[in-house]
Amino acid sequence: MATKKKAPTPAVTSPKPDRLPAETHQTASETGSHLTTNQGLPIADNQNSLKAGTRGPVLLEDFILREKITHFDHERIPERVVHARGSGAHGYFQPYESAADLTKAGFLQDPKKKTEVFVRFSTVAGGAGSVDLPRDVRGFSVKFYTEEGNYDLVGNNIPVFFIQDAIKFPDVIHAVKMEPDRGFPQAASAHATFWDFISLTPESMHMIMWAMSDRAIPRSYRMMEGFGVHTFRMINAEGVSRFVKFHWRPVLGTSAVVWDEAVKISGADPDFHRRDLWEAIDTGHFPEWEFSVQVFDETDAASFDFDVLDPTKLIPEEIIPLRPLGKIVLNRNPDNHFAETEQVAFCPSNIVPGIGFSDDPLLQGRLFSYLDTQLLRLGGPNFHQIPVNAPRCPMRNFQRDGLRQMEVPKGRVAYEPNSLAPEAPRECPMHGFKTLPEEVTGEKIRHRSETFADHYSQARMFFRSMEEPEQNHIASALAFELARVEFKSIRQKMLGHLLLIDQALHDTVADALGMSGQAEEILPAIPPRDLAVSPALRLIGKDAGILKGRKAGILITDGFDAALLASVQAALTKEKMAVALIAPKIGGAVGDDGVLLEVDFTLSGGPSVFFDTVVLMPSAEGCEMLVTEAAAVNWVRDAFGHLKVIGHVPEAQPLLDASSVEADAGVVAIRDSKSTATWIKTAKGGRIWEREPTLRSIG
Ligand code: HDE
Repeated sequence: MATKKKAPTPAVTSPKPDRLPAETHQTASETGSHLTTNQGLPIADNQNSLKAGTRGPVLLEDFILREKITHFDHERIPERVVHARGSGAHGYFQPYESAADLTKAGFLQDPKKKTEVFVRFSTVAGGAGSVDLPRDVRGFSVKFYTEEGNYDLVGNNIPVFFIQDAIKFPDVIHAVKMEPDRGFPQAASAHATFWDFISLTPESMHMIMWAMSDRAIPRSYRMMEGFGVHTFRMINAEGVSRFVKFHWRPVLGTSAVVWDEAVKISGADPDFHRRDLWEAIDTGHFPEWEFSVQVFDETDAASFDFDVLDPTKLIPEEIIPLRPLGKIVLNRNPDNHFAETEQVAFCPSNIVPGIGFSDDPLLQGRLFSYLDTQLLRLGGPNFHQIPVNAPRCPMRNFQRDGLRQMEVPKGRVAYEPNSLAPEAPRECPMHGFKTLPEEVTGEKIRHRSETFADHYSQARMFFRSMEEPEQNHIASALAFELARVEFKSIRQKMLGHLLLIDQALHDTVADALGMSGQAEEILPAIPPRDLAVSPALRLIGKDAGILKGRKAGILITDGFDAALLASVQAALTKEKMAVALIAPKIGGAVGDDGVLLEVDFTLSGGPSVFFDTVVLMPSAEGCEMLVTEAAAVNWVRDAFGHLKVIGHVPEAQPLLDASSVEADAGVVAIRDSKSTATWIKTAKGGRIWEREPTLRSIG
């Protein structure tokens, strides 16, 4: 084989080979701000490393290159072992009125006083780079920077949990995370190890009903409820203690997407929730939640047919109603995702006087775990000095040194009691935190209380409280997830559990799996009872009936009716709804008035899954082109399949036909302002649930 001759090295002819083209490259003389190393040394050249000759090897001497690359190599810290993917925002909490009868917590006394908060929403199972819309529980963590220290309420969007004892947490998390040999699936519970663990853990059944419900695929972080999950205490100035359960209620209503939408959104925009939160705050539409408590005392607790220390149980609002205490408003995006959202360290043990823990064994374990994890994640005991974690009130003690000490404590006294530093801080029996004195007796024992043994009654209550479409979605989710489990024995066991929860649910799932009559018999520790249903648990009906905070997508083509579009946009803006324009080309579309209108998305870049409701406003010619375009047909078909209200001009009829859209109450013709108003009224009603059985079967 002939060998090619090596080409001679070309001579460098450019007079300035080390410079970027002048037109794309600014220097400090133009911007007035010079780049430096971490030591403050001004940098002359940020484009080229130090080399022996322009084409020669890079020199070890290049301390600027080494500093930059070394810092880059160390940019990541260990991601959270759970809840790794999150989105945060700053805001404030403000009480509606004094809650002094209930608690002495300073931030709950004065309706005029705002307390700064930082909130982080998260998924649980996926890594930091995973998608926003898997089927999963969502974290809802709030750090209140109160004048009495930081108070962290580290909750979820589901009011119960998978397990009753902290010792099981590593197991449930290992089961749901990527399987250790193969490293998949990422951010998904639909796999063998998760269902293997669950099928052997009856206490999970109530949580499983929630996790398979639409709660696990929220429409937006802004439209998600939050729960403290455990029973906590509130203690007033007289020392009277009551039990509480914490709730967050979104002002925009609670809302979910449908599963097929979640799947498509995950591909089209993995950052769907993060973007949604960011954009809402960025455009001044500040999300808001009402903070409430269910208050009950020992006598109430004794009257419940479950143990209030059991985190797999909830107290129906029909039994203990919510008492609103105040609101949080998120009004500022982080300046830096890493510095704030990644480094924020929540610890359920961060508490203030007036709030206390209960003996819930899951909570007790959490009181240890979070501080421990932050030590690893944030590299030492001084993480409270990171700005997002630092208390806003004075922080004084004699703790010293340690990795990443950022402060310079003064003086020779670092102990207490002392006589050498009379100005130094001292304990404060008057205002200091005091644990509620409680009598504790009992054997040292590893044993679950018998009062925790009813694993099915509340699971049944939750399922039976749902509206029919919600029940169907739970059945569908179970059928989907279990069909992804390759071990028949696990599916059979799960069918056995479902049989104990609800016969009809079992029958539907067994039928969808093609496994009727194959349920493994499971003997419950306590036979499930029929509890009163709790309509407050439903999602349908909780979506506020408003369009505020939601998003409409309007599809246009060249020749669209410019006047009608303007009036539709004005009507939606009046409803405080965000509007996006979609056209076949990102350059825009020219209206019948000859004016080019810029648009936000193309059909593939802005699929209809991004929007709560859609309007089809093509011209007749534009529609002729759209019917031949798969992206357009899918756009409309998906909007219909996802049960959305569709507004359309008469010219769009061929596109509706091509997309197999059957006229129903949710398909509304728009010709003028009157019919626009009808469409808006229909859209306020939310999804067209009656459409669903005509489109999808369970499975
Ligand atoms: Fe967590 N959990 N958890 N958890 N959890 C963490 O702490 C843990 C539990 C929750 O936005 C970790 O800082 C144990 C219940 C949220 O930064 C870790 C147990 C609830 C977040 C940890 C539980 C939660 C976490 C991982 C069983 C709802 C995200 C990183 C005893 C009430 C916080 C970190 C954020 C994070 C441990 C159970 C909510 C490992 C041991 C129940 C929202 O410490």
